[in-house]
Amino acid sequence: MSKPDIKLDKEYKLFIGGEFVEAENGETLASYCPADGELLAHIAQASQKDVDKAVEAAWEGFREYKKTSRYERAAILNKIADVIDENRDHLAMVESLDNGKPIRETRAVDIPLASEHFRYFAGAILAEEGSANAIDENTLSIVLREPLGVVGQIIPWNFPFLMAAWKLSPALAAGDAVVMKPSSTTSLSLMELMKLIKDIVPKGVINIVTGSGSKSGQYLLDHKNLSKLAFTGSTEVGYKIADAAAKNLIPATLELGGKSANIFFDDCDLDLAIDGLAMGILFNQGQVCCAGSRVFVQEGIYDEFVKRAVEKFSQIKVGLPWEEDTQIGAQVNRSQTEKVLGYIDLAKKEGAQIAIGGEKACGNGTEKGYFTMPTLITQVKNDMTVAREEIFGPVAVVIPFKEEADVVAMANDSEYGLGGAVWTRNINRALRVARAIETGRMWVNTYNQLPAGAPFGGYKKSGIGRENHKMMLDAYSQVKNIFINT
Ligand code: TAP
Repeated sequence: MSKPDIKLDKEYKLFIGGEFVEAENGETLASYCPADGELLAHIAQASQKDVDKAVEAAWEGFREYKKTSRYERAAILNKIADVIDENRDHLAMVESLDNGKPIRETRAVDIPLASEHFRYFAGAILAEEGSANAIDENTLSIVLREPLGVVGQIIPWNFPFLMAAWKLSPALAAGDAVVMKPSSTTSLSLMELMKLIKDIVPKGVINIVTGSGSKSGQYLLDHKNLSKLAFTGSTEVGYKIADAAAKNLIPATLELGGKSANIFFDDCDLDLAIDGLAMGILFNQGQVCCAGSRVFVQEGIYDEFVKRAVEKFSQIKVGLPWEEDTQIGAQVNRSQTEKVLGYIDLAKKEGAQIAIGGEKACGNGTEKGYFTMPTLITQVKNDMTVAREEIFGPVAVVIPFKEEADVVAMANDSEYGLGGAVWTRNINRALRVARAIETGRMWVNTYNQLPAGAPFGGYKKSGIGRENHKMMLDAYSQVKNIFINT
């Protein structure tokens, strides 16, 4: 299939105070398709002044928006969800071209899950209940939640559209205004969404400042007049966010990296398990914060598991993102691909073996882009670099284990704690292991489902806070207690 000719702007402006505006100094950055290197569009590079303007516009927007009833806010969220659903195919293709994700994933996962999040938080805000207590015969204590004000939100490139939805939906539901900075690598789907919802969202409630992390991002996180920071991205940048929040004495929620354990016991259903291995590490080219990248396999099934995993990986179609049968698309850019291949080289140097993959993909039209073969690395020890650091590619390392206690200890021997799974037919073991692993999310006999309504976030260095759940409304609001002497 030839590359679809979809309608994109040549240049995307900033979105401030309900209008698309040029960056004050006219600076732009180019956005390329990682599957063939073609220029897709330019995005504006927000300056310090632009970020200041966006924060001001957000405060102005907030002053009106905080007066809206929760019914009005729920209606806005539901309208955004409707617009996303109506434009699903277009948004999915923009995301696939800009990020390299296969169209079957963007159409079935990224875009519909985004609208699901807006609908979920529309429902959640309507279901919120306040509380009042009689302290004594004459005194009532009323507990109210009020919005925080203006939130600075910074999101990554691996799920550009979905991460925007994860951040915008609770903030808007709670009554806050936002200034959001998407990744400069993948800003197009969000800018396309802003074109579609410009007249649905009250002026100033959503402001988008595109541009690089080191400039636009840094200006935003250092801004003195924000009420909160919300960040998804690497643990490295997470430290900077926490620092900036501490300096300005504001709260920060952080969704960071991971090195999740995918644990397979001898008694698991092997067919299901091999699918779960692939789902855990190949989804989104492995560029998933909770990817099942450390694969622990019990000794009794180890040889058979590796043999079947190699068979499975050899059948995966790596190809152009816009083709319907592509299962693995392009990595997001050259530096990410080089990083992944660098880790594979390091694994070899550290004494591990490449059971399959380990190189750039070629064939199926992938020559011009950044494609990596699905890769399985065996003979890995838990203290090797490839078992400790986040690779963020379609690369799983396999580590054998003997006993339940051994695998729990190895799985927990990590600075991260974001996702993970256990595969077994023994329900007691499944629950024991799920409870013993130090992580924010454990799947049992499945992997990588991320529906709205299920709290998601990290233990340890994987973050602070939980997204996707109504508890996020607390993180986007503050408590007012009114005491009445009746
Ligand atoms: P980062 O390099 O941390 O970038 C994330 C965002 O921060 C981007 O918008 C980036 O902008 C911006 N940024 C970079 N430096 C900044 C600075 N000094 N000040 C302010 N903003 C700055 O992460 P990434 O490479 O995009 O994403 C991959 C990482 O995110 C992985 O570690 C992954 O595990 C993690 N992640 C976690 C989750 C959850 S839910 N825990 C979900 C997705 C991804 P530019 O891109 O324009 O430089």
